[in-house]
Amino acid sequence: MFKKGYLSILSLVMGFTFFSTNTFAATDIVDNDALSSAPGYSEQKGNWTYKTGSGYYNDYRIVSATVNGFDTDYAYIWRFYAHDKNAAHYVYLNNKDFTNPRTAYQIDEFGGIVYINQNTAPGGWNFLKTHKEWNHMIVINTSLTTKLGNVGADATKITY
Ligand SMILES: [Ca+2]
Repeated sequence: MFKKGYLSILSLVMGFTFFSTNTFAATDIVDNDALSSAPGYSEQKGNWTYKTGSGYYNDYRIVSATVNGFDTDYAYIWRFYAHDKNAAHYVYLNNKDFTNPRTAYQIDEFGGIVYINQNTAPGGWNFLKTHKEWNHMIVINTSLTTKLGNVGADATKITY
């Protein structure tokens, strides 16, 4: 009886130790049109159409990559409040109307560009890149995005 209880406490301590040293313990999700309670905020440049009925939290933004001014005047930006993390960056894609074949995602300020085919991306969280610097963000860079189909903006997340 005593031994059994002792072992349970030992397992519990080992469990806590495991979780506290897990480097990917936190997840911050910032959606399009993020709520004020989100662990970051989202911004848009240009006229992205707001739609519901699909997507993470049942909404998303979409724009044609061939719309006038797309290259120069459009962007979608997700910013995270977390700083200086070795963070894995992800974008959520699960929408048949997202058809752009080469969407350029800028990682943080200095993390470079990752290209995703929104048309063929698997439904759900798509990994972009792990990168560490003070400010964390994901930005759709329209200048580097191929001018075909529709570009969608839904949720993003970082884990660290
Ligand atoms: Ca959404």
